[in-house]
Amino acid sequence: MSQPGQKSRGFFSRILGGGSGSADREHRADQQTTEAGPAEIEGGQAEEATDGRMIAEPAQVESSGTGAGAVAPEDHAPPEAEPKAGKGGWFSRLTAGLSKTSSKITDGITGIFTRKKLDASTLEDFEDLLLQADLGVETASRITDRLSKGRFDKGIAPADVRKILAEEVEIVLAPVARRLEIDPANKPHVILMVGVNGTGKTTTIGKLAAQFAREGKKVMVAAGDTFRAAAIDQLKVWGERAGATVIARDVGADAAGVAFDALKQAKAEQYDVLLIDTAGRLQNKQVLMEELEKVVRVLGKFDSSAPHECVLVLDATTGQNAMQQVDVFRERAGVSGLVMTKLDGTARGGILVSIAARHKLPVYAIGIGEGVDDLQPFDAREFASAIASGG
Ligand SMILES: Nc1nc2c(ncn2[C@@H]2O[C@H](COP(=O)(O)OP(=O)(O)OP(=O)(O)O)[C@@H](O)[C@H]2O)c(=O)[nH]1
Ligand SMILES: [Mg+2]
Repeated sequence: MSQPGQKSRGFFSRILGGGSGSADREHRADQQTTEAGPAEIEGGQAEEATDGRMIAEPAQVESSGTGAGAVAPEDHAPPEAEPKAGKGGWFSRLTAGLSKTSSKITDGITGIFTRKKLDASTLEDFEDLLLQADLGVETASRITDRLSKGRFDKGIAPADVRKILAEEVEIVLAPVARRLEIDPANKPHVILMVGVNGTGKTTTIGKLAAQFAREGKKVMVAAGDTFRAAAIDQLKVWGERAGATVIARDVGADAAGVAFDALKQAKAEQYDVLLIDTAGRLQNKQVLMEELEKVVRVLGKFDSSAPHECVLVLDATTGQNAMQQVDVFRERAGVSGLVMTKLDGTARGGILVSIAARHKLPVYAIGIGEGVDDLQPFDAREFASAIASGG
């Protein structure tokens, strides 16, 4: 099992601003886990409930609350495998993570442009290729327009096409690549994680908690997904492994109440960061979106500046549906930034470019795997080069 303190300081630390290891240890010494009641472990197949949440069919039952012995449901457990941080730098991991998208694009470019002159038909094929990778109509046509200028009826090397692609993608992404800043004036800086079922909210909280704790920050995570016992347990495993304090209540508890209690305690104990998990909810389910609004309202009542961030977690494999999720969550929960996960699982990673072009919301991080170090800060140039690199 990986230990947060043992890993090398990664790119994330540099992006988010480092802290000292000794401060980290001091903070962790203060931290305790708040025990919840007995937790029933669920696992197995998920099914969509009529109210828009996913229900896991109980597969294993038996566990009592938190601690090292707590068993996480298999499909959601933090992976035990060593994170790949040591194997090459983060850029090679990013390139590997994005290889499904990049190899599709670059293989396509090679096929379209090798030994061919640039004409209407090659441009059309190229535009189709970009659309298949979900780069979006606007960006795809801008790239093809630029490509065609002064080159019509001439040959163009695939490497030059890739270079133009990288430059144009970077132009779209640069304005949205932002740091997830923790304002030290906020004690705690409250980050609410929202999104539809299974996008990676809990996992992302676990990864962020580990990153923040490594930087010496005093971190609390709150299990605001009170819908499933397995969800509470999953957060406990991630939180404890990260060295964060975990606030959890019983299944069925009011999510806004959990968020409120956590904020109260985090304020009293001067935490640096409070990460609040929420239940996955489909964006078209009215009641659940109202419940989320309540969480936001209740936090704001206690501290008018909270939540300081409402981060929408998007699953890259859901393609165009992710675009619609941004529309709705923005309106209902005041989304302030995005994290896109599972870019390693799709050849349509260009969806991030489409969303950036349309919504212009900050993108704080991207997920390229299940391990604790597989969440990377979002860097426009690196992402663009990785996409155009061919994997
Ligand atoms: N390959 C890959 N898998 C990921 C990534 N991020 C999360 N996952 C996996 O996606 C699955 C769902 O992640 P969760 O964090 O449980 O998602 P969630 O949004 O909290 O889900 P609900 O609470 O059910 O709404 C887990 O198996 C994670 O390991 C990623 O970047 N890449
Ligand atoms: Mg979850």
